[in-house]
Amino acid sequence: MKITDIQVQVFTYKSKQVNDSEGHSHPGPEHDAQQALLTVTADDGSAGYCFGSPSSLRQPVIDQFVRPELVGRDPHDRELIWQGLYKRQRGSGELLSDRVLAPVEMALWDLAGRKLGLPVWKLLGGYRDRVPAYGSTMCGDEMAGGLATPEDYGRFAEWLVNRGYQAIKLHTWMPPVSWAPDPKMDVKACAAVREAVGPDLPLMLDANHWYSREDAWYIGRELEELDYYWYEEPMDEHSTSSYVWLANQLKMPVLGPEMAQGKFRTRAEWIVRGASDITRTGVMDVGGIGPSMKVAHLAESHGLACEIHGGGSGNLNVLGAMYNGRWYERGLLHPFIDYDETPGYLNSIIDPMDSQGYIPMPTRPGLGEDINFDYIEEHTVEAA
Ligand code: LLH
Ligand code: MG
Repeated sequence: MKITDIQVQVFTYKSKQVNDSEGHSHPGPEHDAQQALLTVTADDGSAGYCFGSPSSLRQPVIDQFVRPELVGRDPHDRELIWQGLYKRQRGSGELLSDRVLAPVEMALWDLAGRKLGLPVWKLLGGYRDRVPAYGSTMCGDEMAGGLATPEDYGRFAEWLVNRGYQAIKLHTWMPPVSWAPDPKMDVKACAAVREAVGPDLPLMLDANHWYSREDAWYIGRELEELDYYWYEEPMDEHSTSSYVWLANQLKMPVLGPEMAQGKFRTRAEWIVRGASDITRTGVMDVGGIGPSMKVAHLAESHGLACEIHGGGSGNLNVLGAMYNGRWYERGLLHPFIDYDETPGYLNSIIDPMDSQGYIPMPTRPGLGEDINFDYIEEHTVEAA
């Protein structure tokens, strides 16, 4: 069996989310947004699919760096293909980013699952058939009744608990919010949420990612008083020493790295140096499902938990096949956004949540996406 083709299809769909100047998503007016579908096909007619960002999944990038590595190869040789793509990254002038590598690798998993009639988490070696979700808020904003004040966070937390979430993570205010960042405001929002949900619900904070050591330490001490469960990315993650320092100051668990480049190798360095207490991976951060499993197993070998960054089919399948991650990150959530609404290009969402706060593992073969191929055909546009 051999790969014959790899194509990107860019299409429009209706979205009520916009990104600010630093890339944080917020509610906005309904507009046409773009999404890309990557398709890998093989000579026996089988195909695998993965969604990605049109700004990363550009056909010229696919043709120059991905096609030569894939076409003619057995699609089941994922490790061989991944290592080949990884080596091509260095000379690609950052065009072959991890955000290209990941969807390509996930499309190969999808192809294998669809061909064998099994969900990817079963192919990886199933561990669980459902996972609890934490509600992960959008970053704070300046919208009346949105996430503009500590009281807004408190009210929204009550709503999230009523919806069934078993844990909540706040993303607080970050630039370009006019007055952000403000460590004291972050602490106030965290206190308002603790007050709203009571003493027992696990709570986490993902703060402004560029605090100084002093500000990060101050917030961490306050979070310990509020009995928060983990503290995520309050400083630039490329300064491993800063995280070693912070983890040594605090009793509470520090989690990371999330955004630091370097895939599983960076996670290994953080573990060896004691830069965090809970490690982190996500399919889009480390180049796919295979490398995420490497991080999970690396952490497990050191007796550490590994929590997964972000939702979506790839991360859900990873959670279905690993032992040492507790939560699915469901979001990002906001009082003005209906997260359960199905976008036009799907027939159903990948992560429906029951009233107890659990997400079932996908049962469809492959990644489990319920793709509306007719919608995508009808809304296909020329890539920009
Ligand atoms: O900065 C943001 O918009 C969020 O932190 C975002 O990256 C989110 O994906 C995250 O960090 N989740 O854990
Ligand atoms: Mg985060």
